[in-house]
Amino acid sequence: MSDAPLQILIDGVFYPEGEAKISVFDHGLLYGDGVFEGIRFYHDRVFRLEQHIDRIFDSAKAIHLEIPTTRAELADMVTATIRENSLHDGYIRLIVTRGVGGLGLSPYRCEKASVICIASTISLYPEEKYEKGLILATCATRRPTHDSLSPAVKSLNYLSNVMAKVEALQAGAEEGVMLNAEGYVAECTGDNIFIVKDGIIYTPTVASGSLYGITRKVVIELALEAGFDLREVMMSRYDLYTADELFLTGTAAEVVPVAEYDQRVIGSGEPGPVTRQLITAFRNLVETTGTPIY
Ligand code: PXG
Repeated sequence: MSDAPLQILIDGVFYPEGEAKISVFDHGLLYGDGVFEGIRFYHDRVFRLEQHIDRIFDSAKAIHLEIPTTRAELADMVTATIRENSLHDGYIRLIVTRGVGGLGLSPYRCEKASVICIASTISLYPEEKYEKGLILATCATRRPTHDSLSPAVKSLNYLSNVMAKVEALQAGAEEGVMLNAEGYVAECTGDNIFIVKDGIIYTPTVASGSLYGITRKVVIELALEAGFDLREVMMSRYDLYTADELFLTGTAAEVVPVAEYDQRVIGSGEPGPVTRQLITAFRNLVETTGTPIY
């Protein structure tokens, strides 16, 4: 990457990063009223772009937010932002805010949603984490219940995840496991969870309170293609403690093994064979598929 300032797309216009600003009356800032996506691109191709576009439209629909573009236009904004910055590998943050309105909760006073696209590089876990595995701890902060804000909405309201991350870091861990209100395992603060037990792969059902993770879906497809038995179930901390293997999936983390959870060593304490196989399959896939940018 060059030292030139990043060019940020806001409502169809590129601004150098120092000048890329939104109003203090945007309800995205005032109320966390908006939705977002984190997207990766590898070797001039955007990974699973269509699924990310679909998910942001679904998140927006769920919160009654009208995205002021078509799906195709939004996808084009993503690739155009990468081109504008001459990037080849990196990370996209796509944001749709409710837009400018008055002080007052009602979204009906916001005339038009704003669309922001940031293309940047990403700071990844060091390769060592993929060799040794992460340390996890259970967080006190629970996932929202389906009768409050749906946990499937990728909204700008990430405070419970932020608090959960703080709790995990304060406990000396690198990531935190978030439970739902009933105490079942939902997901990590920005990743989905999988275990392997007696050769079978399990992941919490989305109804447990997790996001419809795009990496989760890819890994499910890869596991099924490789002939594994994979089950979406309600899962407790016990299931994680006693797993043979435990790994996380997410756009930022990709597929990353876990070595320790709540001071329990997971399996042998080293990334297991199934996790390694899926890391390799995932890396092959991101190198060979995706929406062309140039
Ligand atoms: N759960 C939550 C709560 C997330 O926010 C995932 C699971 C994994 O989903 P995907 O679709 O990425 O496989 C996420 C995704 C960041 C960052 O900046 C966060 C995510 C993705 C990319 C970057 O911390 N969260």
